[in-house]
Amino acid sequence: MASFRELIGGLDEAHSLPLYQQLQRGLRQAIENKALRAEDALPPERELAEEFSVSRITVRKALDGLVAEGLLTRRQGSGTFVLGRVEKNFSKLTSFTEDMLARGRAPSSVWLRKSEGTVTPEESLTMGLSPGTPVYRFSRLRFADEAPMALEYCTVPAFCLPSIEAVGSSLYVALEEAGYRPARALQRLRAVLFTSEQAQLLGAREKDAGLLVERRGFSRDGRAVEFSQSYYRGDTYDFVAELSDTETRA
Ligand code: 16G
Repeated sequence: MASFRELIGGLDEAHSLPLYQQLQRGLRQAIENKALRAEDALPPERELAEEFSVSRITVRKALDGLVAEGLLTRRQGSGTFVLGRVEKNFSKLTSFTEDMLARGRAPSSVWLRKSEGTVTPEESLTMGLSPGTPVYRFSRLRFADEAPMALEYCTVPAFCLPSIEAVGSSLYVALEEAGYRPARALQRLRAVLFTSEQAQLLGAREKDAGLLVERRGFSRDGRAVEFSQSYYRGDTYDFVAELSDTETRA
């Protein structure tokens, strides 16, 4: 691989953009135009600092920015790597936690809200629940390593969980323990433009492209046990599905 200096060009002290932002922009462009590829390792901060004649703090700030953008990841003891886009299988009934662990990434969440109430008319229609049914609502910002990946709003009928506090880091673990993990689901995917609030939470910009996936999950006996809306950053997720012609031929 060419040296990073050759790849990105020098940094300009006289430029109005601070040095760390110039470095961040240069690395971002190298990732976007595939000069740097998924799983490529970056040299240690000390080497980058020497190469660009800047302080380690400048390099650290540039890398921190790219980690927050979801383009790089730091792995304990082994360094900083370029992240590929997350490929999510659209036809598997997995949870966010499982998806991230399967990719060797550490899932975490920040709780935005946990509340109890009764179904709204919209939820009552989508989930087929009678008006007045008690529900729990969970709003979370979901991270992989340090990067925000998704903003998630879930509604679960109260009969599916022993209490609202039963949900720790994974909703599906809590539902499974209670015997109500979805066994079947319907999903709908839609393109959205982030509002300024959503963009801020996800580390994106207002009107950036995102994906909204709605999932209605049903228990084995056909009862609706989940209605969730997940907003994913359009620049970090690919949805893939395997198709076969068996049904159309049958
Ligand atoms: C996924 C599901 C979501 C589910 C969540 C549970 C999609 C599109 N959505 O994000 O419906 O509520 O996982 O994740 O995959 P957890 O068990 O990690 O809380």
